[in-house]
Amino acid sequence: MTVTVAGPNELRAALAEQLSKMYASEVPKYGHLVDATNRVNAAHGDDRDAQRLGSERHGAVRVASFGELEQLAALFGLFGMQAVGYYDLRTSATPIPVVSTAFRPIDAHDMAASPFRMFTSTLVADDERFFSSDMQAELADRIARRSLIGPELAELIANASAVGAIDEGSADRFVELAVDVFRLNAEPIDASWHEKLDAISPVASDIAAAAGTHLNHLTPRVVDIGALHQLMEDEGVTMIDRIQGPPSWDGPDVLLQQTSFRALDETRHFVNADGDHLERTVRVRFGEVEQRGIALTPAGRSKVDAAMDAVKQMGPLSEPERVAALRNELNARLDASFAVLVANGDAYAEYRPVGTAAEGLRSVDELIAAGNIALVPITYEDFLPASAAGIFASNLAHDGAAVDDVSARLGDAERLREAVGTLHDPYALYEAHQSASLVHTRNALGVTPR
Ligand code: OOG
Ligand code: NI
Repeated sequence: MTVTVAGPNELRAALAEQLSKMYASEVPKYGHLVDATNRVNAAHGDDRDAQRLGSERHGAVRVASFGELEQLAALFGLFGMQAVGYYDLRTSATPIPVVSTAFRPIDAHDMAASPFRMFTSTLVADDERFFSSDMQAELADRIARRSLIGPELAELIANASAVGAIDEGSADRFVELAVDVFRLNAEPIDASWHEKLDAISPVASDIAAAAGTHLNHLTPRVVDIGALHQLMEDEGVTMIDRIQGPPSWDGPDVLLQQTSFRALDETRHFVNADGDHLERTVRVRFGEVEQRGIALTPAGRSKVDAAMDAVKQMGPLSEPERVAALRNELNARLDASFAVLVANGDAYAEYRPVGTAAEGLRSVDELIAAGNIALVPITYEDFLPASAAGIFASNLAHDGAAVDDVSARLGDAERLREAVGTLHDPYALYEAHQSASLVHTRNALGVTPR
């Protein structure tokens, strides 16, 4: 008997679509954001990534332990999503007790087939800078009692992991059960436990007071984030006051810009020590939107980081002043031409062959000059720690307790790596994309390197 298998790209596309439907019903304003995004994108129909934009999303979820992260890694693996990058959000201006990674396709063709990723944060429940030893013990005990993956999904994952794929007959059910993992849990929340955690960190209470995880946000990609921000404000939605990340400057957009509408009040069911059921509002879920630019090398990235740092050193600035200062700093540090950025080793490019190379042309520079190699930008597919921290912080109902030591704990990177199996370095992925395209281009042009 042959079993037809459902490919990871199709499964991931189905997951993204179903999650989007679910989230629109849970958070109606998300529907408004997607609609406004589509209107802005339609006005830029000829954008180079236009075909990707309609379905492109990233989601964000938060889990309570490295064990739960391991469960999600197994689940996402079957959707063709692997862990890329490590972000320690405890080192930010408003320290958040989590470390994060993003599950995403690591191959450009797969990303193009279904551009969906999940920013996934893990509570570091034994970080003594946030949690007293009593709290650590209670967290460990409560977290050990929950499981994100029910028996039916666990069996599907186990079977599929053994053969390396989901059989087509189980695919619909598999996606349905995967979506349920991220559905808001209806179980009443222990009110006093929630209060205790909330006093330390509203992110900790969101994660560890509930019986399971839930989608925190789902983010569409827009071509003009400034226009989107304005459109949403014009339509009566309060946005956070800042667009995170490097703004547009004289050169091509770099890395990632993000903004969001503020977290909304949502009713949740609680139960107190006497067993009384109560309704309370929480404010944790928001709508985010992003604009993606080109991927930069470590050298290019450090220039952008230096520009951002320089502006931070300038002290308090109004928002327009801050953006103008950032533009100046970027213009001063980076060349505005994409080709020069690539030649300088600041940006990655995909090389593509054009026509037939004339006799004698050998070097890449000669072939580019002769028009036999075209340089196509590689999109930045990852996240930025400062923006992620800014997005977390600007949507908290309050900051939580003050924490003074905010240095990274290096052992936690190792624990995250163990939980996800393989943790990919984003730069290595862009580098591999670039060099494979160069090899392909040389072969296609029939040129051997000189
Ligand atoms: C994640 C916040 C960071 C991003 O896109 O950088 C983030 C969260 O709130 O769980 O979503
Ligand atoms: Ni996000």
